[in-house]
Amino acid sequence: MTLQTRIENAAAHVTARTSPDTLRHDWTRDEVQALYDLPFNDLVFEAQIVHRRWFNPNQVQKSTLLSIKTGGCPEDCGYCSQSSKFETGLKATKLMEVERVLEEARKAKEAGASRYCMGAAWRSPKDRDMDAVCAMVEGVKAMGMETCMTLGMLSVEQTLRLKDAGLDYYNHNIDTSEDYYKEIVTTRTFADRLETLARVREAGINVCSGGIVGMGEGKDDRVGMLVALANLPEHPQSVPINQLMQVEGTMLGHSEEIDPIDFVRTIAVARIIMPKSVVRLSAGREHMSEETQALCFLAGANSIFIGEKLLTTKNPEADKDARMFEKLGLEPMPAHSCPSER
Ligand code: SAM
Ligand code: DTB
Ligand code: SF4
Repeated sequence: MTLQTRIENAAAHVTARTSPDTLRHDWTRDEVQALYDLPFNDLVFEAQIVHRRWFNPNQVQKSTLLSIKTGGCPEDCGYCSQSSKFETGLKATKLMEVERVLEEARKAKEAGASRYCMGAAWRSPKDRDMDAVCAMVEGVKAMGMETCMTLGMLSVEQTLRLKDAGLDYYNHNIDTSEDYYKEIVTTRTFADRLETLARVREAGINVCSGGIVGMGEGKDDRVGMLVALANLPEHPQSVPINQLMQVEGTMLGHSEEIDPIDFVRTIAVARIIMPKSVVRLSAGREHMSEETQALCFLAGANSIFIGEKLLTTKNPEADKDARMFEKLGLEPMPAHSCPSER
């Protein structure tokens, strides 16, 4: 068999199973489990074919995060440094001044970020905070970056205000499978998360939703999470896959770490079942080898956070990331080039 025939056969096999042109919302757990369990080389190859249908495989989007309101959160998310239910030594702060947020955003743009993500440790925003939050969106947008906010649960009115301010993306993670969710968070439900996601989607804001792995979940929970995301009425335009950043003092401060190959499998399956979404290699790069990160890009991840801090935990130094981009021949993805963006 010639190389050309082998490539054509492989492409036909992928198309028969997962056609990258059809966006499916009827994935079964069995189908997705079967993808997850493929021999690793077959899985990554399949993910690459889907990836190349919609994206330039050498472009990776760069986002920067800022915690605009840190700590003191009333929720009990078992992974989070910012929950008031845990003693993590984190100092709680008030909502940052708009001008300070814009100063930080300017620095992020200079450092090469095309998206600015602002996060607040709230169960949901107070209406009195909405003027400041909307001013942050408007200010960052005026710099030419994509804007993203993550503020907890939103009412319909708050969602519409964010849309009017020009917010591009809203991040709201389902975190894990519906079954495992109750083990991790008790102060809100999986259904509450879906309700906010529906409000965001219906307001016409791009959805950023994914989850965390390495929380002691089983592979069936990773599969359950990915099925739940892919079977939403629209695939989230951005799908962050976070590796748990273990924080001393939280419920999950000493949980069992995920095997890097399983992490890459999670990325590859996300890529295959949500072909037009940006898959984000989010938290956890600080503890990941360059080789694992390279495998993640090969498996279809095409977004990272840059900057030395995530919200409260560490992220790789800028020069380390610059060397990795250079070594792998990666280039930044320009703003607004996601094929599923609204
Ligand atoms: N309070 C809002 C909420 O929970 O929706 C927004 C901020 S919250 C910190 C944003 C997301 O960060 C969470 O949904 C979770 O998926 C992720 N996250 C939080 N702590 C993490 C950790 N230690 N490791 C990895 N991801 C984490
Ligand atoms: C997401 O999925 N990951 C980011 C962003 N959305 C808001 C947050 C990661 C937080 C990691 C833990 C911390 O720094 O506190
Ligand atoms: Fe609060 Fe969000 Fe942390 Fe949960 S993840 S404790 S809601 S800041």
